[in-house]
Amino acid sequence: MSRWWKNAVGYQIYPRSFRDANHDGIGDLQGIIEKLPYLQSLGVDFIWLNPVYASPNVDNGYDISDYQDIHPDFGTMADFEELLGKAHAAGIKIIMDLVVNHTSDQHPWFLEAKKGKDNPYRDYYLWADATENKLPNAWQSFFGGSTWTYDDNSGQAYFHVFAPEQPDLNWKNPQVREEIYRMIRWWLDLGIDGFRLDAISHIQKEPWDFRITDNPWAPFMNVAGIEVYMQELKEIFDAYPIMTVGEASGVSSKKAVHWTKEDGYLNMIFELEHNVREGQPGAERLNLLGFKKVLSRWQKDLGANGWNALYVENHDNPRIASILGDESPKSAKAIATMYMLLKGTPFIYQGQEIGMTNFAFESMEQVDAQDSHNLYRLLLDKGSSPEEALRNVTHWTRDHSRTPLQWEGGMFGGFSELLPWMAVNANTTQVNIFDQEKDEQSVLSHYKHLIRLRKAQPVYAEGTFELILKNHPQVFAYLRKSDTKQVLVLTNLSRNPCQIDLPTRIANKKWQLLSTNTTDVPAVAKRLQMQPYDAWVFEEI
Ligand code: ISL
Ligand code: CA
Repeated sequence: MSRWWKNAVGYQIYPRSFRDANHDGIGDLQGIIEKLPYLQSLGVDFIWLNPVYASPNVDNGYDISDYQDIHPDFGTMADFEELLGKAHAAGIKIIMDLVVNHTSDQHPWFLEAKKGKDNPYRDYYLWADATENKLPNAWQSFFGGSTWTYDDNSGQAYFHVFAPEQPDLNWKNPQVREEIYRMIRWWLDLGIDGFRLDAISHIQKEPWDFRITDNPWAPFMNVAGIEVYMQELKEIFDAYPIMTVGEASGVSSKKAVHWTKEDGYLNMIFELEHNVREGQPGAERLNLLGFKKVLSRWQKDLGANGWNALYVENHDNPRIASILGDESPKSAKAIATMYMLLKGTPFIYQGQEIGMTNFAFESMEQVDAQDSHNLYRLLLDKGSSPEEALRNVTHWTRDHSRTPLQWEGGMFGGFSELLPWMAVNANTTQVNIFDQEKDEQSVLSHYKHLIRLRKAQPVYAEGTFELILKNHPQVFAYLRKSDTKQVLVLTNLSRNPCQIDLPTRIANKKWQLLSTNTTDVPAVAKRLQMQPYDAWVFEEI
């Protein structure tokens, strides 16, 4: 089967914040249709859409109440089919979010299950005896608070790794799997091009030992036995020419080969380890050495047999230009250079391609994310002042990435004509697509250039990866090598100048410049000076 995604570049769309075509303040499917030419000009091959299904929106669509319907905020099934057709006509594939670790508590299955212990849907979810004051155990959910919510009606509690409104499905129940598999085939038969599998490493919970408390997440983190379910999923996926990418926290880089090799469960997975922070709470940045160690370990461990999904931003994290860059276009370009040429399939998160920055939150009212609100309450309970709690929570909230995409300058950034569902960043005049499209030196132009570069030479998809200057605290540098080509990537990802000493075997070769974000680039030599956020790519001649 064709492995088209190896040479592809993806673009992640957070539909609520991408483009509001009908001006009700919420992004929608028609907005995506309208902007397909933009995505085409950027040069991406596929879009990953965050959930657009029917949902009460407790977790912005990650709480699904009907897997086979579109949320009215986004449009209708007809809009979706129009999008699919027009995207395909534009040469862009569409992959959908598949959220099957849990449903919404408003999903008909859960509404039935709640009716009582003998309801036929009861066993679709995970229940345990409890009282109002004594939950089955002390496991903590990812969003804060217990993993258990007490149900008065039955004297039992149900389990959820995320919010109480997101009850976990019981994958052990063959009927649950049947229903999910039927739904998956329904979407694939419609002609979509793949799935991003949400929180997939949490679906297996057996042996479900309530006494495990030392590592509180171990009982639902890539637990042995998950292979059975992953294999069943794989067999469905294999019948279609699609791509699959799993969000698989808890799957180590060593184990990830097994997941992503040629006949593995999925084509690739997102690691969730690279956000190594440093600094004081409320003022952290990425620790470059930590970040580099994680990324390069994944490059090395997945090696020739596994496959990486590359990303530095998504809808759950702050903007990379703010936490690793210094918010300058130059720094955004340097970060792009560093990760777009690694081995794997790069994903660009909307707004990243223009260097969008974090939002300066001034009150909790501007914050939407549930986990941030939970953390805020927790900090207040622990004695933080409201100001301190606000700073600590908003510093790294996922909401930074969810402000509307900045299409042009002005109050609503060309996203909508009506007040958007989430505040627009104040810097639309400095950072927007309209201006950057006309500027050859813009971050956007640099992304276009890197995408073209990547696609022009098989070395980026196929070549080996070798980290150099491994312990340099400011520089991320590596070699990509195939039988016929060798590429050297040098990036100073820090706010300070530095000096590097290249190994003689590299310095002695003849190199020519392929890409830069500065005007004066020295010839490759044993010792080089780098200014803050200099990023150079050379090829051997
Ligand atoms: O495992 C985790 C904690 O170590 C989490 O990272 C978890 O895998 C991740 O947060 C899941 O995120 C995804 O599912 C959530 C949703 O809120 C996120 O937006 C989504 O990316 C629940 O569906
Ligand atoms: Ca709208």
